[in-house]
Amino acid sequence: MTPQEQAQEAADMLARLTGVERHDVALVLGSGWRPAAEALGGDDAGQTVAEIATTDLPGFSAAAVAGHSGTIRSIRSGDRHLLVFLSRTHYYEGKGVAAVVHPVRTAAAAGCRTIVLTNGCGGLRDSWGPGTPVLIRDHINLTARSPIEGPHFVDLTDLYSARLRALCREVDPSLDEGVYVQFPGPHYETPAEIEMARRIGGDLVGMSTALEAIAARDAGMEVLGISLVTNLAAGISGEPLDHAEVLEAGRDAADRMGDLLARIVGRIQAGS
Ligand code: 8IG
Repeated sequence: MTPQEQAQEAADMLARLTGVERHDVALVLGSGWRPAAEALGGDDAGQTVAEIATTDLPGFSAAAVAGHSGTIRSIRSGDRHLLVFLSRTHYYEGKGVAAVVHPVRTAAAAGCRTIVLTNGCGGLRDSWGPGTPVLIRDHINLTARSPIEGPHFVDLTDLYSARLRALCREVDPSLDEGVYVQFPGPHYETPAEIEMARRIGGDLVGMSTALEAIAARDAGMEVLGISLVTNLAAGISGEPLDHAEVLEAGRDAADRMGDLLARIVGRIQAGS
């Protein structure tokens, strides 16, 4: 079975369990974004139609990290259906790249034409304090892996949709943009690696998103990436990095991120 066929099986099960034939917009919530999910299912933005465990679908594995729950929510927002992944599988879990991008392919097979990939990350600019959202303009994939196998050459020139970024800035003109560097993790970077990331053009460092974005483009989806800077990258502040602080920065930023996501999703739907 091809990865796409496996994703179709998961999408068929998703339709059965949620009672929703097709979904329109997928969102993957990274570290620090989970509290923001409530804003999407709240009264203004939409209502939760169904909530299932990732492990109810074929090809998904259990969540591995505290603060990453293995839940998928189907939310109705106006006449559109959102598919919200409240966790992701990370490359560093060692389950392979196919497992990392299976949710993305499942979303595509479920009908989603647009995907919003969010993450928590380290920031390389002093002006981005913890809790600053930044639009991903482009990425540098330092995993040395691809979700695609075989001679299938996918164009990534405009991977992170300029149209969707412009729409985000209509919602919040203060949003900055940056280049996201995906490291394999799970360790954070050394200060020397952060200096390298800066010199090759990086602004944000994390352990996700790039591989998923590639798979999303391969599946024909329009991609929006938003990072939440939860810490200054290693060596910038002189302080050590701590996962608990990452989660705390997310909680503190939750209201703003929830509001931002809900408004962006509203605009994506209106415009597509
Ligand atoms: I949250 O500083 C978060 N995720 N690689 N580096 C990397 N991943 C991260 C970081 C960080 N902060």
